[in-house]
Formats: sequence, structure tokens, C-alpha cells
Amino acid sequence: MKIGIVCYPTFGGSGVVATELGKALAQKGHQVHFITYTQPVRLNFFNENLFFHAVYVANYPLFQYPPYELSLTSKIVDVIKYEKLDLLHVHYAIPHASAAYMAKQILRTQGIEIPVITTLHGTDITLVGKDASFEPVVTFSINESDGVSTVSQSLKDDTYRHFAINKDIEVIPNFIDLERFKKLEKSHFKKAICPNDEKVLTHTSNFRKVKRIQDVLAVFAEVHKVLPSKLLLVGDGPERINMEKLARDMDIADDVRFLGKLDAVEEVLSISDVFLMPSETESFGLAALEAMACEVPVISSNAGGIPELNVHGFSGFISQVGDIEDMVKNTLHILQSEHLSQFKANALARAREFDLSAILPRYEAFYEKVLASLLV
Ligand code: GMT
Repeated sequence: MKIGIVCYPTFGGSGVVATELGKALAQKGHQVHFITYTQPVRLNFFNENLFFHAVYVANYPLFQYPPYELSLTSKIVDVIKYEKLDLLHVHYAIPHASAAYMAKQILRTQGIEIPVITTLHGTDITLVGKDASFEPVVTFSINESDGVSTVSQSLKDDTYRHFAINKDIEVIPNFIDLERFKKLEKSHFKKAICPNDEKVLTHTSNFRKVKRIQDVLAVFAEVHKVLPSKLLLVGDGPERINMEKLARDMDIADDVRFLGKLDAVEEVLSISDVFLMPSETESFGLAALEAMACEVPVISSNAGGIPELNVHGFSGFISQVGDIEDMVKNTLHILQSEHLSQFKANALARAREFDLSAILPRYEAFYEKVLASLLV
């Protein structure tokens, strides 16, 4: 099949999922064309089935806001027409689903029919998408997609709750490449960070308010009073500066390392004992799945789709959003428990259920289903 993928190319979860999906499809023999404004972060090698088409936005003094969506639409039209794609798969509704709709209409005037699948990832529904400034366009473009999928049942429920959707939604959970995400031998790194064999707590995110990094620091501060420990924070974003200040104010800064945007997050996870995800909203929690694949149990909130991934008392523990006391209790239970190694093994066992090899066929089957539905 010849498949076009539109996504955000940077470090966000939706872009990572879209890129890994495209790479896996290409490895299975499909031809995959990425259409986005810069080379996706994880698309940094050559494969004869992978193509990248950059979207350039012409600037002009009149434009206070350069019209990315129009340039994207024109590029989609161009790629579908000249590469003769069979299907377009867009990740994250805004503005990809509406650009896809417009491209579909333009191509129709030229006698080309292109099926469009939209995968919703989270904030395009739960945060940004339902804002009145986007809602009518998001509702329309979801309803006009030929196939719609979400990365969790919780996100599917939220989509029906927040928007007037008249389409069936397929749930296809996120996946993990266990070849890449696995516990690595990094004892030299562990020794450098933890000279006294301290426990390591880790958090990875884009440092947005919705991640509640203040809760990560609050949990760590309490655990740190009881157990010699270090906190590793991977990622960057608007909240980082506030969190650096908070760590200093809480007098824990010496044991907190802000590592910035690391691509090799599996190296950090390989020396971690517990992963913290106290998010306010989270459609799936890909970062937690990456941790589990590296044998790191997860202390999380119960937001959104996280309970579909993290199994309470097995791969980690789940608390109400903001319940620091419970998260501290659970973290200490895991770290002090003689069952720590069992929790680590359980985390990996749970991650295996989301192995790429199990989820990829579900996307392929969904593509086939959507294509077949258009033939009747
Ligand atoms: O977490 C973010 O803010 C990034 C965001 C994205 O779209 O890039 O992540 C969302 O999609 C990921 C991949 O499907 C999910 O694992 C994340 O849970 C989801 N984030 C939220 O719902 C907040």
C-alpha cells in the first residue's frame, strides 16, 4: 500500500507514534510518505520505502500568521497526486484533519478519491480541540474522515463527550518497539549519577502544565526524606523554568537533574527504579509505556487512559490526580519492598502486551476495513 502520513515531527507523543508506525509499515513493505514541516526526529536513517516531503510556508509581510494549513494542504494534494497514494493517515486533529479534508475536496475535482484516516491523540480533543476557537472545525473534520481512531478507550469516550461525532471510532492503543526500548547495561552511568547507589526516580515529558511536574517534585521531596534518591527529568518545555525554581525553593535541587531533550531516553530509563506520571489529563501515556519496557514500574495518576496501561498493584500504582500522599506511599512501597524486582518484571510483562508486532496488524486491518467500506 502507498500511505501518506501527516504528523507533528518534533518530540511530542503523537509525532513519535506516527513516525514509529510509518517506519514499521515501511519495514513490512508498504511505501510510506511523511508530509510535515521538518524531518521527523526519529526518521534519521535511509530505507527505500520511506519518503519525506517538507512543507514550506511562504511568508509575506501581510501575514501576521503564516498560513501553514494551506501550504500543508497543497503539499498533501501534490504528494497524493504524483506519488499515487492509496490512503492518507493524519495524526492529531489540528490542523491535520481539516487540511486532509480540504486536500480530499481539491483532489475530487481532479477525479482522484483519497481515503482519509484521522488518529486522535489526546490534547487535540481533551484540551485544545474543544476550545470554541477550534471546536466546529474539529467536529466537522472528524466527521468527514473516512476512518477515525483513538489511542485509548478513554479518549474515544472523551471524543464522543466533547464533540457531536456521528462516526464509529476504532480504538488502537499505542505500541512500543521492544527491540529499541529495553533495559541496557548502564552501570557506569548509574555510578556517575548515584555514587552511593541511590534510588532513581524519573519523569519524561514536554514540561507542559498538564503534566503536573510540581507533583513530581513534591513526591520526590517526600521520598527523598526517607530514602537516598535522585530525580531525573527528561524533556523540556514551558514549565521547566518554574520547576527549576521550585526545586531550588524546595531545597532538593542538588538531587534533581534536568537532562533536557534527550533522544536516548532508554538509557536514562535503564538506570531508573520508578517512573512518575502524575498528569492532569493523559490519553494514553506513551512515556510510561517506554518506562515499563525498560523494566521501570510506574507511579501515575488515574487521568484519562493511563489505567488502560498501568495496572494498579502490578506494573505500578495509580492514585487520584494530585494525591501526593498516596503517590509517596506507593513509591516507597515499591522502592522499599522486597518485591521491587517483581514490580520491574511485571512492568516489562505489561509492556509486552503493547509490542509493535501485536499492534501494527491492527492498523493494517483498519486501513483495509476503511478501504473496503468505500467500495460498497
Ligand atoms: O503529551 C503530550 O502533551 C504530547 C501529546 C502529543 O500529541 O504529542 O501526547 C498525546 O499523545 C500521545 C501519543 O498518542 C499520548 O501517549 C499522550 O498521552 C497524549 N498526551 C495527552 O493526552 C496529554
